[in-house]
Amino acid sequence: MLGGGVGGSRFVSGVRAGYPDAELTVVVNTADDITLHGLRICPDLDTMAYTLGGGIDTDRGWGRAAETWRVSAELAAYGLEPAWFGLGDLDLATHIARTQLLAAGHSLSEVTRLITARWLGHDPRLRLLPMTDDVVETEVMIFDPSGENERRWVHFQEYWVRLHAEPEALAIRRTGIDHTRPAPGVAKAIATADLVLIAPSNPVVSIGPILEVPGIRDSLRTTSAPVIGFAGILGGAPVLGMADRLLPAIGVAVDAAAVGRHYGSRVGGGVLDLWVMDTADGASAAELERSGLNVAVTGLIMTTPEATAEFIRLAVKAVV
Ligand code: FO1
Repeated sequence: MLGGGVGGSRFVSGVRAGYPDAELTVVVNTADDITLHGLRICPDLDTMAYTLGGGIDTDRGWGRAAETWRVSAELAAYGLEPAWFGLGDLDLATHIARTQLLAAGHSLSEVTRLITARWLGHDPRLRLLPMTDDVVETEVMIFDPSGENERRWVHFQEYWVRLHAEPEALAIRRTGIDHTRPAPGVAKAIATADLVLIAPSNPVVSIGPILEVPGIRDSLRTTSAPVIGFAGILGGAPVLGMADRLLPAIGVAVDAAAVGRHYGSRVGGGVLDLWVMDTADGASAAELERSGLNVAVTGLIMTTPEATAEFIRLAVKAVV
């Protein structure tokens, strides 16, 4: 399974509910990662781990439950920037642990294995893999609202959290992506999978980077496993997050069929064997099918893990 943060971790809970005995590898986006206060922060890996391990704050969808904010208040008292990224006390321990282990020479994959062991309960059937061990960060080009309307690149997290995705996103870049390689185990997991699921995560900043790591798209195109993608856009709007603010920057309409075309059918040079859209977008299914992309239409709202499991099972039946 390929996925990102909040939407991706909800989807994983559904996969676990639907296939409790399956061996599950989750390839997680790392282009959201950022270094703040000298600490390496991996939001999507942490959100996945906390969700699977029961430590997530379910209201926010990120960070820890029962969190406190004393350290970040102290950092703000020292006037240390940035103060706009919420670093909870419990969450900080994860960032300190990761930074310490990286500094000791462990790869991000190793660090992820060590940190997630606590959250995944040493379950050998469940693995979180970063998409790459190499550093890559998504940046968004905006008109500088405070400057002389100059264009400037901001880190995705600044665009998302400090600017609330308000400024128009003019372009997206994933700094360093061309020099990245899939993390150990990623290519093999895709090649030997019985099934590959692409979560309804943000197509631009969560799934996009994973598909851009050199080699991953090829693995998806050559695996014998069916590759099924799920739309996170319903009726012209994202179910979660603000993908609508980013899709225009890559020239893709805020529309489930457009995202399906963007990922592409395997026969057409893309990665999908099946594209699953919500009934709200059923009208565009026939046209997509004519373009060579197999489509399934069903209810895609991830209200509970069981509901998510239901639509995943339905989609799997359509390809096997
Ligand atoms: N999202 C916010 O909207 N505000 C925050 O202050 C914030 C802090 C934060 C800290 C750790 C972490 O793992 C995630 C955090 N997020 C926050 C969410 C994060 O921006 C998104 O989860 C992903 O990067 C996009 O999916």
